[in-house]
Amino acid sequence: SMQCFPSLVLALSSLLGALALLQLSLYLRVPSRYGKHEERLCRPRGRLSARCAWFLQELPSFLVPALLLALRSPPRLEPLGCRLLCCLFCWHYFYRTFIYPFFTRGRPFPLQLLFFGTLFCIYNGFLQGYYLIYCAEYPNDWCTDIRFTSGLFLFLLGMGINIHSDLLLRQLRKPGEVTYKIPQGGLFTYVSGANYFGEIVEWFGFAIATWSLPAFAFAFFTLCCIGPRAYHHHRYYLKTFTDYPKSRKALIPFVF
Ligand code: NDX
Repeated sequence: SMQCFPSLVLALSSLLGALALLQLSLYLRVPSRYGKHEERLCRPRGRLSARCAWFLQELPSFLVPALLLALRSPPRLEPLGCRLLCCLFCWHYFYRTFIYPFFTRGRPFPLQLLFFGTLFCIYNGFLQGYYLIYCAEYPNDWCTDIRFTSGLFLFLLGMGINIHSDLLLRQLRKPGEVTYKIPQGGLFTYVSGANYFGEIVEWFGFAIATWSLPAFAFAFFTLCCIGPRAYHHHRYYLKTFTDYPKSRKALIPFVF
Protein backbone atom coordinates (compact mmCIF):
# COMPACT_ATOMS: atom_id res chain seq x y z
CA SER A 1 0.00 0.00 0.00
CA MET A 2 0.97 3.66 -0.31
CA GLN A 3 3.26 5.34 2.14
CA CYS A 4 4.83 8.75 2.68
CA PHE A 5 7.82 9.73 0.57
CA PRO A 6 8.99 13.11 1.92
CA SER A 7 11.22 13.64 -1.12
CA LEU A 8 8.22 13.22 -3.44
CA VAL A 9 6.33 15.90 -1.48
CA LEU A 10 9.35 18.18 -1.66
CA ALA A 11 9.76 17.62 -5.41
CA LEU A 12 6.09 18.14 -6.25
CA SER A 13 5.87 21.26 -4.05
CA SER A 14 8.98 22.75 -5.64
CA LEU A 15 7.59 22.11 -9.11
CA LEU A 16 4.36 23.82 -8.05
CA GLY A 17 6.40 26.82 -6.90
CA ALA A 18 8.28 26.83 -10.20
CA LEU A 19 4.98 26.66 -12.14
CA ALA A 20 3.81 29.65 -10.10
CA LEU A 21 6.84 31.67 -11.17
CA LEU A 22 6.40 30.55 -14.79
CA GLN A 23 2.81 31.68 -14.57
CA LEU A 24 3.81 35.04 -13.15
CA SER A 25 6.26 35.66 -15.99
CA LEU A 26 3.70 34.55 -18.60
CA TYR A 27 0.67 36.43 -17.32
CA LEU A 28 2.01 39.63 -15.80
CA ARG A 29 2.02 41.47 -19.14
CA VAL A 30 -0.67 39.56 -21.02
CA PRO A 31 -3.67 37.95 -19.29
CA SER A 32 -4.48 34.22 -19.57
CA ARG A 33 -6.87 33.95 -22.51
CA TYR A 34 -10.25 33.03 -21.15
CA GLY A 35 -13.32 35.01 -20.11
CA LYS A 36 -13.06 38.73 -20.84
CA HIS A 37 -9.48 38.39 -22.06
CA GLU A 38 -10.10 35.98 -24.90
CA GLU A 39 -9.21 37.66 -28.17
CA ARG A 40 -11.33 35.86 -30.75
CA LEU A 41 -14.76 36.44 -29.37
CA CYS A 42 -17.02 34.34 -31.57
CA ARG A 43 -15.09 31.20 -32.38
CA PRO A 44 -17.23 28.29 -31.25
CA ARG A 45 -14.73 25.61 -32.29
CA GLY A 46 -12.22 24.63 -29.67
CA ARG A 47 -14.44 25.67 -26.79
CA LEU A 48 -16.71 23.97 -24.31
CA SER A 49 -19.65 25.45 -22.37
CA ALA A 50 -18.54 27.11 -19.15
CA ARG A 51 -20.70 24.68 -17.20
CA CYS A 52 -19.02 21.52 -18.59
CA ALA A 53 -15.57 23.07 -18.60
CA TRP A 54 -15.56 24.18 -14.96
CA PHE A 55 -17.13 20.91 -13.85
CA LEU A 56 -14.58 18.73 -15.67
CA GLN A 57 -11.62 20.89 -14.82
CA GLU A 58 -12.26 21.15 -11.08
CA LEU A 59 -13.58 17.61 -10.51
CA PRO A 60 -10.13 16.01 -9.93
CA SER A 61 -9.37 18.52 -7.18
CA PHE A 62 -12.35 17.12 -5.32
CA LEU A 63 -12.16 13.48 -6.40
CA VAL A 64 -8.45 12.74 -5.95
CA PRO A 65 -8.11 13.86 -2.30
CA ALA A 66 -11.57 12.47 -1.45
CA LEU A 67 -10.55 9.06 -2.82
CA LEU A 68 -7.19 9.17 -1.08
CA LEU A 69 -8.99 9.92 2.17
CA ALA A 70 -11.62 7.23 1.68
CA LEU A 71 -9.37 4.47 0.34
CA ARG A 72 -6.45 4.75 2.69
CA SER A 73 -5.71 1.40 4.22
CA PRO A 74 -5.44 0.99 7.06
CA PRO A 75 -7.79 3.98 7.61
CA ARG A 76 -6.05 6.82 9.36
CA LEU A 77 -8.06 7.93 12.33
CA GLU A 78 -5.45 9.86 14.27
CA PRO A 79 -4.84 12.71 14.44
CA LEU A 80 -8.13 14.46 13.76
CA GLY A 81 -6.29 17.44 12.23
CA CYS A 82 -5.30 15.62 9.03
CA ARG A 83 -8.76 14.47 8.10
CA LEU A 84 -10.30 17.79 9.04
CA LEU A 85 -7.85 19.71 6.85
CA CYS A 86 -8.31 17.32 3.95
CA CYS A 87 -12.06 17.79 4.31
CA LEU A 88 -11.66 21.59 4.13
CA PHE A 89 -9.83 21.24 0.82
CA CYS A 90 -12.51 18.88 -0.53
CA TRP A 91 -15.24 21.19 0.74
CA HIS A 92 -13.95 24.07 -1.37
CA TYR A 93 -13.71 21.87 -4.44
CA PHE A 94 -17.13 20.39 -3.78
CA TYR A 95 -18.44 23.93 -4.17
CA ARG A 96 -16.25 24.65 -7.19
CA THR A 97 -17.17 21.36 -8.93
CA PHE A 98 -20.79 20.66 -8.05
CA ILE A 99 -22.26 24.10 -7.33
CA TYR A 100 -20.34 26.87 -9.12
CA PRO A 101 -20.50 25.36 -12.65
CA PHE A 102 -24.25 24.79 -12.54
CA PHE A 103 -24.99 28.45 -11.90
CA THR A 104 -22.29 30.08 -14.01
CA ARG A 105 -23.28 32.38 -16.84
CA GLY A 106 -19.76 32.52 -18.21
CA ARG A 107 -18.78 32.28 -21.85
CA PRO A 108 -17.55 29.01 -23.36
CA PHE A 109 -14.09 28.05 -22.14
CA PRO A 110 -11.10 27.33 -24.47
CA LEU A 111 -10.33 23.59 -24.71
CA GLN A 112 -6.60 24.08 -24.58
CA LEU A 113 -6.74 25.86 -21.22
CA LEU A 114 -9.29 23.31 -20.04
CA PHE A 115 -6.72 20.60 -20.73
CA PHE A 116 -3.98 22.32 -18.72
CA GLY A 117 -6.45 23.32 -16.01
CA THR A 118 -7.52 19.67 -15.59
CA LEU A 119 -3.92 18.49 -15.42
CA PHE A 120 -3.24 21.13 -12.82
CA CYS A 121 -6.21 20.07 -10.69
CA ILE A 122 -5.13 16.40 -10.79
CA TYR A 123 -1.61 17.39 -9.80
CA ASN A 124 -2.58 19.71 -6.97
CA GLY A 125 -5.41 17.49 -5.71
CA PHE A 126 -2.94 14.62 -5.47
CA LEU A 127 -0.23 16.69 -3.79
CA GLN A 128 -2.48 18.22 -1.12
CA GLY A 129 -4.40 14.99 -0.47
CA TYR A 130 -1.34 12.74 -0.45
CA TYR A 131 0.51 15.04 1.93
CA LEU A 132 -2.38 15.36 4.38
CA ILE A 133 -3.40 11.70 4.31
CA TYR A 134 0.01 10.03 4.22
CA CYS A 135 2.63 12.47 5.47
CA ALA A 136 1.31 15.16 7.78
CA GLU A 137 1.92 14.75 11.50
CA TYR A 138 0.09 16.97 13.96
CA PRO A 139 0.01 16.90 17.73
CA ASN A 140 -3.34 15.75 19.05
CA ASP A 141 -4.21 19.25 20.21
CA TRP A 142 -3.51 20.84 16.78
CA CYS A 143 -7.16 21.92 16.58
CA THR A 144 -6.55 24.41 19.39
CA ASP A 145 -3.18 25.65 18.05
CA ILE A 146 -3.20 29.34 17.06
CA ARG A 147 -2.00 28.41 13.53
CA PHE A 148 -4.92 26.07 13.05
CA THR A 149 -7.54 28.41 14.47
CA SER A 150 -6.35 31.60 12.76
CA GLY A 151 -5.79 29.72 9.47
CA LEU A 152 -9.24 28.20 9.66
CA PHE A 153 -10.71 31.64 10.34
CA LEU A 154 -8.97 33.09 7.25
CA PHE A 155 -10.02 30.08 5.18
CA LEU A 156 -13.67 30.52 6.10
CA LEU A 157 -13.55 34.29 5.68
CA GLY A 158 -11.92 33.94 2.25
CA MET A 159 -14.35 31.29 1.17
CA GLY A 160 -17.26 33.48 2.24
CA ILE A 161 -15.90 36.44 0.25
CA ASN A 162 -15.17 34.20 -2.76
CA ILE A 163 -18.63 32.60 -2.89
CA HIS A 164 -20.42 35.90 -2.26
CA SER A 165 -18.39 37.62 -5.00
CA ASP A 166 -19.00 34.75 -7.47
CA LEU A 167 -22.70 35.28 -6.79
CA LEU A 168 -22.54 39.05 -7.35
CA LEU A 169 -20.74 38.50 -10.68
CA ARG A 170 -23.31 35.96 -11.81
CA GLN A 171 -26.18 38.32 -11.03
CA LEU A 172 -24.76 40.88 -13.46
CA ARG A 173 -26.13 38.78 -16.33
CA LYS A 174 -29.48 37.35 -17.31
CA PRO A 175 -29.32 33.74 -18.55
CA GLY A 176 -27.89 33.68 -22.09
CA GLU A 177 -26.31 37.13 -21.77
CA VAL A 178 -22.56 37.47 -22.37
CA THR A 179 -21.94 41.20 -21.87
CA TYR A 180 -19.73 42.76 -19.17
CA LYS A 181 -20.97 45.27 -16.59
CA ILE A 182 -19.48 47.05 -13.62
CA PRO A 183 -19.60 44.73 -10.58
CA GLN A 184 -21.24 46.37 -7.56
CA GLY A 185 -21.67 45.55 -3.90
CA GLY A 186 -19.79 43.45 -1.37
CA LEU A 187 -16.04 43.69 -1.68
CA PHE A 188 -16.41 44.89 -5.29
CA THR A 189 -16.97 48.29 -3.67
CA TYR A 190 -13.23 48.28 -2.93
CA VAL A 191 -11.57 45.99 -5.50
CA SER A 192 -12.12 44.79 -9.08
CA GLY A 193 -11.03 41.25 -8.21
CA ALA A 194 -13.13 40.58 -5.10
CA ASN A 195 -13.62 36.89 -5.96
CA TYR A 196 -9.85 36.51 -6.44
CA PHE A 197 -9.09 38.34 -3.20
CA GLY A 198 -11.36 35.89 -1.35
CA GLU A 199 -9.73 32.88 -3.00
CA ILE A 200 -6.22 34.09 -2.15
CA VAL A 201 -7.13 34.76 1.51
CA GLU A 202 -8.73 31.32 1.58
CA TRP A 203 -5.64 29.42 0.41
CA PHE A 204 -3.23 31.38 2.60
CA GLY A 205 -5.55 30.54 5.50
CA PHE A 206 -5.39 26.90 4.48
CA ALA A 207 -1.60 27.07 4.32
CA ILE A 208 -1.41 28.54 7.83
CA ALA A 209 -3.87 25.97 9.19
CA THR A 210 -1.94 23.03 7.68
CA TRP A 211 1.46 24.68 8.18
CA SER A 212 2.80 22.68 5.26
CA LEU A 213 5.03 23.21 2.23
CA PRO A 214 2.50 21.86 -0.32
CA ALA A 215 -0.23 24.20 0.95
CA PHE A 216 2.07 27.26 0.97
CA ALA A 217 3.19 26.35 -2.57
CA PHE A 218 -0.45 26.19 -3.67
CA ALA A 219 -1.30 29.51 -1.98
CA PHE A 220 1.65 31.06 -3.80
CA PHE A 221 0.50 29.49 -7.07
CA THR A 222 -2.99 30.92 -6.55
CA LEU A 223 -1.51 34.36 -5.92
CA CYS A 224 0.60 34.15 -9.10
CA CYS A 225 -2.31 32.78 -11.14
CA ILE A 226 -5.19 35.06 -10.23
CA GLY A 227 -3.29 38.06 -8.81
CA PRO A 228 -2.21 39.19 -12.30
CA ARG A 229 -5.69 38.38 -13.59
CA ALA A 230 -7.21 40.77 -11.05
CA TYR A 231 -4.87 43.46 -12.34
CA HIS A 232 -5.85 42.75 -15.96
CA HIS A 233 -9.56 42.79 -15.05
CA HIS A 234 -9.00 46.16 -13.38
CA ARG A 235 -7.29 47.60 -16.46
CA TYR A 236 -10.05 46.22 -18.68
CA TYR A 237 -12.72 47.96 -16.59
CA LEU A 238 -10.86 51.29 -16.54
CA LYS A 239 -10.49 51.12 -20.33
CA THR A 240 -14.07 50.01 -21.00
CA PHE A 241 -16.12 52.09 -18.55
CA THR A 242 -15.47 55.82 -18.32
CA ASP A 243 -17.63 55.97 -15.19
CA TYR A 244 -15.66 53.21 -13.40
CA PRO A 245 -15.29 54.05 -9.67
CA LYS A 246 -11.96 55.88 -9.32
CA SER A 247 -11.21 54.77 -5.77
CA ARG A 248 -11.52 51.08 -6.56
CA LYS A 249 -8.26 49.07 -6.41
CA ALA A 250 -7.31 45.95 -8.39
CA LEU A 251 -6.90 43.24 -5.75
CA ILE A 252 -6.22 44.42 -2.21
CA PRO A 253 -8.67 46.91 -0.64
CA PHE A 254 -7.15 50.41 -0.21
CA VAL A 255 -3.68 49.18 -1.23
CA PHE A 256 -3.24 47.82 -4.75
N1 NDX B 1 -9.13 27.23 -12.55
C1 NDX B 1 -7.52 27.74 -10.81
N2 NDX B 1 -0.60 27.70 -16.57
C2 NDX B 1 -8.20 27.79 -13.43
C3 NDX B 1 -8.58 27.70 -14.86
C4 NDX B 1 -7.52 28.28 -15.76
O1 NDX B 1 -9.64 26.88 -10.34
O2 NDX B 1 -1.48 27.15 -18.56
C5 NDX B 1 -6.44 27.58 -11.67
C6 NDX B 1 -8.85 27.32 -11.15
C7 NDX B 1 -6.18 27.62 -15.52
C8 NDX B 1 -5.77 27.69 -14.04
C9 NDX B 1 -6.84 27.16 -13.11
C10 NDX B 1 -4.42 26.99 -13.83
C11 NDX B 1 -3.32 27.56 -14.74
C12 NDX B 1 -3.75 27.54 -16.18
C13 NDX B 1 -5.09 28.30 -16.30
C14 NDX B 1 -5.22 28.47 -17.78
C15 NDX B 1 -3.80 28.74 -18.25
C16 NDX B 1 -2.88 28.39 -17.06
C17 NDX B 1 -3.84 26.10 -16.70
C18 NDX B 1 -6.95 25.63 -13.15
C19 NDX B 1 -1.60 27.70 -17.49
C20 NDX B 1 0.69 27.07 -16.74
C21 NDX B 1 1.53 27.86 -17.73
C22 NDX B 1 1.38 27.07 -15.39
C23 NDX B 1 0.54 25.60 -17.21
O3 NDX B 1 -17.86 35.21 -19.68
P1 NDX B 1 -16.94 35.17 -18.53
O4 NDX B 1 -16.33 33.80 -18.30
O5 NDX B 1 -15.89 36.26 -18.53
O6 NDX B 1 -17.92 35.44 -17.24
C24 NDX B 1 -17.41 35.56 -15.93
C25 NDX B 1 -18.29 36.42 -15.07
N3 NDX B 1 -17.89 37.85 -15.09
C26 NDX B 1 -18.70 38.87 -15.40
N4 NDX B 1 -19.99 38.91 -15.80
C27 NDX B 1 -20.52 40.13 -16.06
N5 NDX B 1 -19.86 41.32 -15.94
C28 NDX B 1 -18.57 41.31 -15.51
N6 NDX B 1 -17.90 42.46 -15.38
C29 NDX B 1 -17.94 40.05 -15.23
N7 NDX B 1 -16.70 39.70 -14.83
C30 NDX B 1 -16.68 38.35 -14.75
O7 NDX B 1 -18.08 35.97 -13.74
C31 NDX B 1 -17.42 34.25 -15.17
O8 NDX B 1 -18.58 33.52 -15.46
C32 NDX B 1 -17.47 34.69 -13.71
C33 NDX B 1 -16.10 34.76 -13.04
O9 NDX B 1 -15.19 35.36 -13.92
P2 NDX B 1 -13.72 35.84 -13.46
O10 NDX B 1 -12.96 36.13 -14.70
O11 NDX B 1 -13.83 36.89 -12.44
O12 NDX B 1 -13.16 34.51 -12.71
P3 NDX B 1 -12.48 33.19 -13.31
O13 NDX B 1 -11.06 33.48 -13.63
O14 NDX B 1 -13.34 32.61 -14.34
O15 NDX B 1 -12.49 32.27 -11.98
C34 NDX B 1 -13.67 31.75 -11.47
C35 NDX B 1 -13.47 31.33 -10.03
C36 NDX B 1 -13.06 32.48 -9.13
O16 NDX B 1 -13.78 32.42 -7.93
C37 NDX B 1 -11.57 32.25 -8.87
O17 NDX B 1 -11.19 32.71 -7.61
C38 NDX B 1 -11.42 30.74 -9.00
O18 NDX B 1 -12.42 30.34 -9.92
N8 NDX B 1 -10.09 30.38 -9.49
C39 NDX B 1 -9.74 30.55 -10.78
C40 NDX B 1 -8.53 30.17 -11.24
C41 NDX B 1 -7.63 29.38 -10.40
C42 NDX B 1 -7.93 29.45 -9.03
C43 NDX B 1 -9.18 29.82 -8.60
C44 NDX B 1 -6.82 29.11 -8.09
O19 NDX B 1 -5.65 29.16 -8.47
N9 NDX B 1 -7.10 28.79 -6.85
